[in-house]
Amino acid sequence: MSRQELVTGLFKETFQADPQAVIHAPGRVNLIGEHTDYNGGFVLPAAINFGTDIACSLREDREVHILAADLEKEVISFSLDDIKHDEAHSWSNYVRGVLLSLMKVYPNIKGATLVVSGNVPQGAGLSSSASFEIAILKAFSQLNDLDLDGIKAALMGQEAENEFVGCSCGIMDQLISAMGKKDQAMLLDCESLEIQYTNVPTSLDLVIINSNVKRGLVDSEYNTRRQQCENAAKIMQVDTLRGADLAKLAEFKPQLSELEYKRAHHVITENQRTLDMLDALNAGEFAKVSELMKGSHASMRDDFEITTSQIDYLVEIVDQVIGSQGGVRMTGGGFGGCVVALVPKALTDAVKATINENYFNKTGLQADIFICSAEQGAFA
Ligand code: GAF
Repeated sequence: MSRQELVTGLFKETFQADPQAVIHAPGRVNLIGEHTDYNGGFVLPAAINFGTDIACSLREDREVHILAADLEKEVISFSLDDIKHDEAHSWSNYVRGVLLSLMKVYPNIKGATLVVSGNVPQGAGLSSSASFEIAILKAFSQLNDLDLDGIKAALMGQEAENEFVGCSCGIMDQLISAMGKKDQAMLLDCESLEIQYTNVPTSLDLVIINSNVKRGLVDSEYNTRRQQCENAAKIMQVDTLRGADLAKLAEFKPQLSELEYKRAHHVITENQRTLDMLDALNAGEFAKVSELMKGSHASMRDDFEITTSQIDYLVEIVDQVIGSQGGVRMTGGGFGGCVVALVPKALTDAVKATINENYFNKTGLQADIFICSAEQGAFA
């Protein structure tokens, strides 16, 4: 049974009616450009074939009735006129937060009845929450016949996370969930929000490996990194680190703390690697792709300090198999989560074998390996 059939069936069972619409929004994998989005920099993610599905119908009143089928049996209800935090059902704060943002632009929307289910591995750095936010926005937009576009929806999702949920994330995850394209990765300029698409090479498999390292202290470490970047930008007298280059960094080195210097060094070099990656993919230069992804991983490990020993090991053993024919690096916010690899199709079985033979023995953890595809965003 497909997930769309699953949410449709549950909707009928729970609300004794057919849903008016079934909505899908994807999760994402980031090929390169990590912790650059909130610094006004560049990112290169792709939407993936894991996501959130919602069966839904419009209501005539201002009530929201929602069942999160993967999490509980109870339908949660609230009014659009009285949106408050719900600590007991913290997942529902994503819904409440995006609806508050949506109503700043469309105050008179009607409520809805919804059943939600998703298959993005939670806490794995593949944007399960952004795909949930974008799916909710798409559902309310479609049911209320709003003229909401993907960029506005992404900004609303980010605002909800920043102001209602309490995570100071950037714009990447929501924007790729909204605007991803089938078989393509998306270069996003996070300052201007300009987009360029590039094909994911057909000769390479897009492989995601979940390290299953439990991500601890993610939000606090994430917010600390963001603060360190903002401090560095302030000291260098630029609005964001996008406005700094290596020459400026060298000039201000004496005024920066060691950590501020390292964080800024990561962001400045990662922006360049991300632009170079777009060129390398467009030109089919896989040795360059390999070098850039390797450089990105080392920078996240040494300068930004967001990898773990298990993730470093995974990257090392995959790299030994694919060499300069593809690339591998940690993806997402860090402190656990997933590794992304672009693997020549002929080597995918060897990559799987090396992980299965070595990773558990070394770390005591079982990795999950997904051969993924790049997919269409909810508003694209
Ligand atoms: C998380 C955030 F939500 C993104 O905005 C981005 O900063 C990413 O970490 C790191 O690149 O997914």
